[in-house]
Amino acid sequence: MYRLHGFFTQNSMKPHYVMEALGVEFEFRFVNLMTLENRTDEFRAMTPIGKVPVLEHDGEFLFESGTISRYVASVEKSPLYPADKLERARVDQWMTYFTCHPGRWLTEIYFQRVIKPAANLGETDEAACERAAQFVNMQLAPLEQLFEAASWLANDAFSIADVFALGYLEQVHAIDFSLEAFPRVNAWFGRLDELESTARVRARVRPYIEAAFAS
Ligand SMILES: N[C@@H](CCC(=O)N[C@@H](CS)C(=O)NCC(=O)O)C(=O)O
Repeated sequence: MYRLHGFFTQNSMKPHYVMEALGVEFEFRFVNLMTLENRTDEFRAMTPIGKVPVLEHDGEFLFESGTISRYVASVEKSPLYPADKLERARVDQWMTYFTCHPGRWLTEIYFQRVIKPAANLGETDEAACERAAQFVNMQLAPLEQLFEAASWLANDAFSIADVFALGYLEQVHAIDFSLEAFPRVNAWFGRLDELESTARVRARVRPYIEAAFAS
């Protein structure tokens, strides 16, 4: 039995989208970071770092969104995380690329524009946003080229890398980041948006988002 402990921001959304796309049965447990539920003894007993997401599986616990995504896909022997070593490495390479490059900078802008005001953490640093946006633009350019010949990130096949990346990419809406310069990236984003698994995850977290921003 899998249980995903998470919030509704990108680090939790990545494994959430992955697990839903894998078609595994799991329970989602919302951890409210805004009320510091991640600082309780109960939560700390699951993870030494006090951060979401955490995966609970048959009494064992794992943290780090990429690790959780790969672990569940491996346990399930899913074709969305191919067994062939080179194909699997290509999935890994795109997950790492998103984590270290465009995902990192989109998350910086999200922090500046959404989290800071919501959590009273001070003013948005416009210079930091501008610098981050320049990196995102530079780092989405290779994808625009990739999608000239491919529909998905790795091995020209839908994989956990695509839905993992979605967790980062969808932040463009909240931060008002235009993908106009990247029509093929935008089309790929559209394909991910239309997946039934994407809709199921969004419906599951929507009440928590509404409650968080209503108060
Ligand atoms: N590298 C980690 C990042 C996890 C992370 O930063 N989680 C944030 C939420 S997006 C968190 O739990 N923050 C609460 C805190 O640090 O107190 C992953 O990918 O899972």
